[in-house]
Amino acid sequence: MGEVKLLATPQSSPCARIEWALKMKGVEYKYMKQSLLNKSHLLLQSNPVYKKVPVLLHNGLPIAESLVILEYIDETWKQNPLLPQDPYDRANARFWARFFDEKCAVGMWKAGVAQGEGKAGAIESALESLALLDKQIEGKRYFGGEEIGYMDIVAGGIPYWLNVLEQVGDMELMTPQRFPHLHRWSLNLMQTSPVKDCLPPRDSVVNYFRLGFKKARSMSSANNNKS
Ligand SMILES: N[C@@H](CCC(=O)N[C@@H](CS)C(=O)NCC(=O)O)C(=O)O
Repeated sequence: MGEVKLLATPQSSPCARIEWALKMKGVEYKYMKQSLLNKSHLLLQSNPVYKKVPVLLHNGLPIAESLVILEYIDETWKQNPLLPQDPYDRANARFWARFFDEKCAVGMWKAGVAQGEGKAGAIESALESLALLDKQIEGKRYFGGEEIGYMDIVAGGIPYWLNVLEQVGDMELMTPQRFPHLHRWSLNLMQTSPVKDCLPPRDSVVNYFRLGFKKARSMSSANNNKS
């Protein structure tokens, strides 16, 4: 198995993905909690390009970016496969994982941060992406079928983090009427190990988003003042 270390922040949903995957595989690891306000030398050295968590260190070798780390974990520890076995299904899972990060997660974040006249449009755009995701889970218990897998881990921030994002961002995106399939999946996932056993305290996520929103809003008003 070798030495496995995870550089992570408990309030980050990309970091939670890696914890869930390691737990599903039964891989023991050392959690090395990182401050994002005062980044450690180890984090900067391990992920010099993006300087972000999560980073997995396997026998001292760093792997960054949560989707890349998930694939590395799946290829290194073969038990309890995360990605589907069929190449077409694997390609599809990768497609939707990228869609989730590039459209859904970015859209939900922007909708939360937006204020004033831009807010309605940002919410609309996030809802469009979530509607596409809702269709993907129709008639299935999990994205991969009967068992929790790669795409459930990737989208696993929805049940917990989205609810906090809605509170802090003063909006409501996820309702059973709008997204019946995603809503049912969210309830299932929150009852499923390792997700249900490995979630940060809600208050800490509220504070994390408040700080993130403050930073994003001040950056956007600084950019507006420049132009
Ligand atoms: N695409 C990256 C995103 C990781 C990410 O956004 N990490 C955030 C915490 S949730 C971070 O480290 N932020 C620090 C910064 O932006 O300086 C992944 O999936 O790993």
